[in-house]
Order: sequence, then structure tokens, then C-alpha cells
Amino acid sequence: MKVVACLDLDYFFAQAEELRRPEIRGKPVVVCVYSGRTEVSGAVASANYLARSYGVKAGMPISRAMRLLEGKDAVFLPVDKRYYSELSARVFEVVGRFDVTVEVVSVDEAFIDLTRVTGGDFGRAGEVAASIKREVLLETGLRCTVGVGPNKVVAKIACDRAKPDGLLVVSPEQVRSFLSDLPVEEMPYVGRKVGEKLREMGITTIGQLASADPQVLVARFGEAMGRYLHLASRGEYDEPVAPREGRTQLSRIVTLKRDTSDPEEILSQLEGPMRALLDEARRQGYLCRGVGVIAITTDLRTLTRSRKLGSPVEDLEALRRNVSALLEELLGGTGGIRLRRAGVKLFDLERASGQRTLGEFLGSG
Ligand code: DGT
Ligand code: CA
Ligand code: CA
Repeated sequence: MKVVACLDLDYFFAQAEELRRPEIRGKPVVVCVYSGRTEVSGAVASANYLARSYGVKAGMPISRAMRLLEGKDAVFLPVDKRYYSELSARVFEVVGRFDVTVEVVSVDEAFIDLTRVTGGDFGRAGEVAASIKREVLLETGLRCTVGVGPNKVVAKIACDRAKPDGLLVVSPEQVRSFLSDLPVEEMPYVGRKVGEKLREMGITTIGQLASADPQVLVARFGEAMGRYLHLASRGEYDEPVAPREGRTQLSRIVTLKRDTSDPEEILSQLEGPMRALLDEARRQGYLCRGVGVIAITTDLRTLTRSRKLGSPVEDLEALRRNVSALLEELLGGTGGIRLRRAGVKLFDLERASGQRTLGEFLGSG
């Protein structure tokens, strides 16, 4: 049985601003795309939940949001796409450490294939999803919501329903009852137009859609959309989790058996992660010229050291040598720090001569 998670960051742009400006926490926060025509022209990109409680929504004119929040001590900020992309990359890097396939669908959203790490067990999936949430919060300070289901559509709907800071697991047995009473608009790809047409046909819930005649759906919406509506509403629309582009780095991190500042002791515990990374690089057909170490201190600071190599890392021995040198450098230079967790990363990855993953192959076909 397949296990798929959908992770979406809560009120992402606004949360990102709260993260770096603690003084605005507790106020309504609205992040805006200013068009520049007048001082207030443009649209809302993201609003925190307090601002939303007054009716502010993404896409709304800034002037309207200002009226709704008049006298509420609200904060209006311009978008800073570059900062959000950096945060986003850090989030998905943390997710990638769980030895899972990740399909990043937007700056704040990804599907994660948990089938292998859970062995297909939905109880276990709840635990893994909770650790992913915890790790993302610990490492980036950001809160997200995770939905889990037997396919991407169910995972996505579960995620939407569990917001904010939620976790919802829908097991295969629960899928039909979970979906049946939801309005059809809760389905991905069902926008206002399709929603209206369905309502005209007397179909308002996903359950009703699931029992509609597939021939009729195809006749009304075309082959692709008709088939999608039929299968997705029954919880049977199955599409693989496929990475969108080559990952540019791989990493693994472990919690040390005890806090320590001894490089040898740390290196011995990085043996497993180093093997796993080399395996994964090999499996994905990557050559790697960059090696780094990640260290999380007992007071939860994250320190890193990295180097680029003249020739690609060939084997465990070469990797171990580089990691050892980087650890010495990191622990030697910073006098008396003790580590709680440590990790290794490979970056500057390139595909070995012309090899492609199956996902890329299918994606281009
Ligand atoms: P959420 O997930 O409901 O807690 O709230 P957001 O703000 O994370 O919403 P989401 O996931 O739909 O979108 C992620 C980010 O994409 C959001 O923080 C800002 C940007 N975005 C979303 N909708 C719009 C929009 O209508 N206009 C612009 N410019 N940006 C948008
Ligand atoms: Ca979001
Ligand atoms: Ca999103």
C-alpha cells in the first residue's frame, strides 16, 4: 500500500515575516505585492490567521484589507521572494533527510512518498509525519501542516482540512467516509467553473461525485478531467510522487548518543549516514564534488563547514577523510562547543554521463 504525505507551510509569507520580526507576532500581518501605481495599489499575497479572522484573504486588494483591519494595529509588509525561497529550500532539505522521495510543487508545498520508510503502515506514517513537522520547526522555526493518505489527492485534501499546524492521517479504510460529505470544491483542480457545472448536475459533495456515472462525467468534462473526477472522488486517483528537478544536495543527520565535542566519537556515529548518502547518490546516478558537515550544538545553534573537491567523491574512505577534516576544523575553531546532533551533506551533484532517473524519463516522454 502506498503512503503519501502532503506538507504545506502555514500562512507562509506572513509566517516567514513573523519569524524574522518577533515584534510583529500577535498582530494581524499582511504580506502584499505592491504594484507601485499608488501607495496602496496591489494585492494581498498572504495573511496570518489573526488577519484572516477579520476577513482578509490572498488575492484581495490591499486597500480592502486595510479597511478590514482599520484600528487593529495591523502590519503590512512587501513580499521578499528571495528570503522566502531560501527558507523554502531549507525546509525541503530537512524533509529530504528522512530518506524519502520529495516532489516540491510550490515554494511552500511538497508531496512526500512515505511508502518505503513506513513499510506501508499508516500508524507508522503518523509518527514519521510528526517527526518531519518537529524537525522542520526545530531547524527552520516554521510551522506546517501535513496530510497523509494513500495517494496525492487524499493527502492534499487532508492537509487543507488540518490547517494550521495540523497533522491528519487518512488510512485507506477511512478514505471513502472522509471524502463523502466534503463539498466538491475541496478537490484539487476543481475550481469555480467545474464546481458550478457539477452543482448544475446536482452534484455538490465528493460522495455524490463518486457515485456519478463516469461516462457522463467524461461527456461533460472531457476524457482527462472526467476520469480524474471519477477516480479522485473515489480516493483512487493514483499518480506517483516524482521529484520535479534534480536535487542539488543530499544530507543525513543523526542525534548523537550523548553530547560530545570529540571528533572521533562523532565520526564513528556518522558512518551509517555516510554509507546511506553514498548509496543514495549512486542510486540516483549522481557524482558529487562538494562535502559538508552539519553540527547542531547543545544550545541548538546550527554550524556548518564544507569544501569543494577537485574530483568527485568516489568511495566511503574518501568521504570519511573529508568529513573528519571538516569536523576537526569545526570543533577546533570554535573552542569548547559540544554537539547534540551531527550530519553530513553532499552537494555540487551532477548526473554521471547521461543517466536519468525513471521520473525524469517519464516526465519527458
Ligand atoms: P495557508 O497555507 O492557508 O496557511 O496560507 P498560505 O499563505 O501559505 O497560502 P498558500 O499555501 O495558498 O500559498 C503559499 C504562498 O504563496 C503564500 O504565503 C503567498 C503566496 N500566494 C498564495 N496566494 C497568492 C496570491 O493570490 N497572490 C500572490 N501574489 N501570492 C500568493
Ligand atoms: Ca501554505
Ligand atoms: Ca501552498
